[in-house]
Amino acid sequence: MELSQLSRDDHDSSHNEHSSPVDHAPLLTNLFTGSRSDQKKAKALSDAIDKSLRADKERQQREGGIKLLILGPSETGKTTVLKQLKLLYGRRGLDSERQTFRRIVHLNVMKAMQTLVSGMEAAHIRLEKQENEQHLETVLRLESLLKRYSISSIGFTNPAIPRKITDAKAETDLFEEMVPAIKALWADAGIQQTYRTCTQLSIQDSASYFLDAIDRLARPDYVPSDGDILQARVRTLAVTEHVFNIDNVAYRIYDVGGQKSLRKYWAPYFDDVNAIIFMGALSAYDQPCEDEPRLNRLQECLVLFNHIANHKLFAVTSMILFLNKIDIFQRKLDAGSLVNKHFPEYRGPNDYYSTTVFFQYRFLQQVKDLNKQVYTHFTHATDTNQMRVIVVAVNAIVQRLNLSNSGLM
Ligand SMILES: Nc1nc2c(ncn2[C@@H]2O[C@H](COP(=O)(O)OP(=O)(O)OP(=O)(O)O)[C@@H](O)[C@H]2O)c(=O)[nH]1
Ligand SMILES: [Mg+2]
Repeated sequence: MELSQLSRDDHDSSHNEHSSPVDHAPLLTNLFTGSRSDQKKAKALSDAIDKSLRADKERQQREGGIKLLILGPSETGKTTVLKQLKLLYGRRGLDSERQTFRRIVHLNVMKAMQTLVSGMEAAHIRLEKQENEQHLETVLRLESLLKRYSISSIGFTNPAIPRKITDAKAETDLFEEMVPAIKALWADAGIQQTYRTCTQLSIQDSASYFLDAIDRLARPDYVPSDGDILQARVRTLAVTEHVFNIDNVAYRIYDVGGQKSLRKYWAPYFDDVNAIIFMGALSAYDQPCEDEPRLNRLQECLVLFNHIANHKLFAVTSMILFLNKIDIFQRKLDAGSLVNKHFPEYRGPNDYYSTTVFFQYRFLQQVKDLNKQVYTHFTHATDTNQMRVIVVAVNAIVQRLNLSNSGLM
């Protein structure tokens, strides 16, 4: 099986039956050739048939489900939105994934500290406490060790993807061995300075969430909470399909891998798409692209959005834009980071309201068809309460647009 092949995660699925349309044409032809009263009856019947056809079409659409793609660059929060949908609408929430995520959380913590230590050395920042020097060596060993446990190799919804992680005991031992060093280093002012000032480091957004909670994560009986799973980071490699019933509407939702090298696998899913959620991370305005460090991440995201929003196959597809990671974006502004330094064309004040309006405008500017509506939401995808409200709003808009596109409204 190829990477591009669909991995169907059907634990939320319900069976959808498709009804075929009935052919009423011969009946209508006969009736319209009759007398005036026949014509009256024909009109009534025709109206009734139209109504029934509309109902057929509507039911077919409902039962066939709305095909929705979640697209966007890597690390913008696509899989996080999907996890929220599982929590809010899945029958078993995230329960079936808890054990897998225990390992992922441990690997995330080790990777975060290894990145911080390498970043500290590269930036020539010194440790606050000399006794922590011994821990540097321990953590630096992780660079080669973690390659064996590459998180990007996990396709936890796709058994076809080979897992590098095969030895849970070895991972647990490694994590236990690292805990004292990670704890001591995280408490050191040198590492804290690196975390605060080295914004170009590609450190995962959930680093401080997990590092602050290391005692809890290190308990032998640790089971990841929903919050931990939402914060955990696993690169998506294969396209996965998930079926949800959202307020009596069946959705087939596709989550894709956002890395540049994986985007060629998106195209086979572009037919008959009813809606797209395009995700961009606002917090990426000061970050370089992972696979092309000369490029600004948000600029690259705008280019990708341009490609998707103007794609001929999406001419009548409902387009929903999630400008995500507003919590991190806000934190960066509060810390004095200037948008204008990375987007020199921006001349407004550096406050949340003005800068988010600017970025929304930059996205909407990409859409060539002036009649195409793009519905924007500023999102915090790890916040279940915010996502609950947003999913309801998205469902309402997708249904409305879907009915109006099919001529039923
Ligand atoms: N603080 C914060 N973290 C977020 C938010 N949305 C997502 N994250 C975190 O960002 C990281 C990346 O999110 P993913 O959902 O894995 O990103 P993705 O778009 O699926 O990435 P690929 O699979 O590589 O395409 C995870 O650690 C999430 O917990 C957000 O709004 N705020
Ligand atoms: Mg993903």
